[in-house]
Amino acid sequence: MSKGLVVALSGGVGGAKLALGLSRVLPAEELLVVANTGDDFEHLGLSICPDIDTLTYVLAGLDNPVTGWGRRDETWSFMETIATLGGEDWFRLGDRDLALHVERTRRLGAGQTLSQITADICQRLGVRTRVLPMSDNRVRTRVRGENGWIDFQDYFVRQQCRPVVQELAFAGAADARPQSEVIAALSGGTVRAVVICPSNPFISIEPILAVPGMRAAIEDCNAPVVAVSPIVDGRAVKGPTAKMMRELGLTVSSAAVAERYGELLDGYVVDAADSKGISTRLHVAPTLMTTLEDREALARTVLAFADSLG
Ligand code: FO1
Repeated sequence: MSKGLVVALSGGVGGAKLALGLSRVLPAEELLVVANTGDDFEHLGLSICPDIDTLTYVLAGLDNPVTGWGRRDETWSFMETIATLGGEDWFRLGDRDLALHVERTRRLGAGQTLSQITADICQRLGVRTRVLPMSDNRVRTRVRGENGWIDFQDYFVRQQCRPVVQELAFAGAADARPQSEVIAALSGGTVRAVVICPSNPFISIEPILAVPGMRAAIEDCNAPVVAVSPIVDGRAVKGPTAKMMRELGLTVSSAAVAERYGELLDGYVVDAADSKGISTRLHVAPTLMTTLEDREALARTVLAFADSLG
């Protein structure tokens, strides 16, 4: 018998590891992954959705194990050629990956929603887990650095996270509608747990929570909300989380991340070295996911912990 639906909120690389673990320990119909789309942008005339694509490739077993984003067994003829022509080559689109952006852009132009396109691409790539964008409306993360506001990928990739972050904003969020199937799932009375994956809280999870109605639907779904800390032993596993926390005046700790999520959390999974100063109900477990077994083990741990809270 089904134990109910697990709704996982995820960004790209870090979150996708736990999403993969969850997909391997749950029947496909018992998992719904809500992807951040604040990192999305238009580049070279194409609609790029990095977190949706990372999730899709990871769940399809097509991800690039070296970069964490893009496809495995990639070739780079397009990038090499565009560089030769003096075009923009700061954001690296591999030849295989490029086909997805071209096709998504075509379908968006033809009037399909991002949700429809994502569902179809997932199906074609053999992903049985449901992956949905947080919204079909445009939301764009913006970063205020020392020289003013810039687009997220400009900050993250072009400037390699060098600007000192003073403020973040999610342009369009206030007018966005939450993805309707996500809201229907959350309000359907069958949610077993909401899992906040170990993604960057500021740029991966907060954009999802910034979509009007999303936070309330999670709070009202009557299921335990459990986050996995993206901090292991006082350090961010990957990406600019630690740098960003320092620049925003926070200490780099799992406790500070828990405080950021505040009342939303019913439970929090942290590594042994990070459990100090946290008032949320804790479960201490190894959270570093190196192998596939680590991903599955953490997924099982998170679910068992959530069930114990429910
Ligand atoms: N990240 C980089 O650091 N450099 C890149 O050139 C790059 C290209 C890229 C292409 C497609 C895609 O789906 C993701 C890509 N990413 C790249 C990753 C991405 O920008 C970030 O990891 C996320 O936006 C942060 O979650």
